[in-house]
Amino acid sequence: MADGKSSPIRSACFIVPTYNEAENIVAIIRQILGLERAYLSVQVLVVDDSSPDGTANLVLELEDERVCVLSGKKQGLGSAYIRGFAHVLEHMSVDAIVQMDADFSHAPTDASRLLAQLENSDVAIGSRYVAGGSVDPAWGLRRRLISKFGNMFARYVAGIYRVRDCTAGFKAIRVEALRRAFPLRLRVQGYVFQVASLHALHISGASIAEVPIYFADRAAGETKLGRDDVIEFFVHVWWLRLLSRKTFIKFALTGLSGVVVNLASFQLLLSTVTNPYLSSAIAIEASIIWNFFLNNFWTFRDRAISSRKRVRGLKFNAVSLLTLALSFSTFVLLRWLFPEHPAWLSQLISIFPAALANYFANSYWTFKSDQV
Ligand SMILES: Nc1nc2c(ncn2[C@@H]2O[C@H](COP(=O)(O)OP(=O)(O)O)[C@@H](O)[C@H]2O)c(=O)[nH]1
Ligand SMILES: [Mg+2]
Repeated sequence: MADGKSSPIRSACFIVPTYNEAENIVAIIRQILGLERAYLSVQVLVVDDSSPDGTANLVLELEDERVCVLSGKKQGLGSAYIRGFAHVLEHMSVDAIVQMDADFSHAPTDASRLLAQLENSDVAIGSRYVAGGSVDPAWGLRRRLISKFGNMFARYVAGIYRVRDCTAGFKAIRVEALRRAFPLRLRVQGYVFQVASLHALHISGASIAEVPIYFADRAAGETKLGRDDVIEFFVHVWWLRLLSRKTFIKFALTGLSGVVVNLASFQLLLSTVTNPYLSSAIAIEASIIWNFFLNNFWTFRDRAISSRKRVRGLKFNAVSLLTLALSFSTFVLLRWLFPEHPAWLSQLISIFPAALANYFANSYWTFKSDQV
């Protein structure tokens, strides 16, 4: 968890996307509901894309109040998950969600281990590629290579280096972490959703852990992974790369503009207020406020507002106070040491140690992440 707090998971909604899973859906729902315990309530949300084989009807025939179906037209796995997430965030009150396939590749009993892991992290990935994890021996060399390559490509191009299984479809996520990462401006249709949503959780500061699982070959039916999914995958992962860079460039530009605001207001104040110390303090404060608003409404505007964000706001303010104190004392020290130098030079130099402290305090405390 981003701030080290951990509240127990007492309720979970399993989101199961389906397209033509009539042979599996009832059995998988029964096994999921079998995970219910006195301390854990379980619900199932099936997101079906109007499967021609009548998957949705089979779910409705169960007539179980813990199970519901979201029906839509066929748009792909990613669109289905985005609909499912939105439904949970808007209409349900649960502590966690579990993403799971309907075809028994993901064993429902493993979900308990993923949920248990949420006591210590925001996201738990059912991972095939950490020690103890594996895939069905029936997988041929070609399938193994494709999976490994796709995964490596996602890890290194999208920049989620520490996660071994970036394309995993079996995950438990704390709802508060999901809320912080969404509403994402995710424009994905297909399987790349797994990488895109992980990337969004990662950049929103969620802590991510991997739990080893055995990934079985599907029990019945056939894979829905299509050519469009593969093309979208390779294009979108590059887009994710650009997105991270875009945020970084915006962050740097914000910092630079803060320097300009600082110096411009300092010069302006110096000519009106004349007291260089008062001018320095006000100019530093003006640039802190400027940076805060630009970062909020421009650099990180894609990030959702949550109560955790308010805690971050407080931390951000505390860090800003430290920045103000450091910058101002540097200014005072420089004026004392070098009174013959122009005041604006002292003001400019005073920005640097403060900016450094600000960067470290913000990245290791305010926006601390367990990831890369
Ligand atoms: N709603 C929905 N579910 C899908 C779609 N494509 C795949 N799924 C479901 O996503 C899960 C994983 O799909 P699968 O074909 O098993 O992928 P594979 O394991 O990578 O071969 C299964 O439960 C599928 O029924 C889709 O377009 N819409
Ligand atoms: Mg499958």
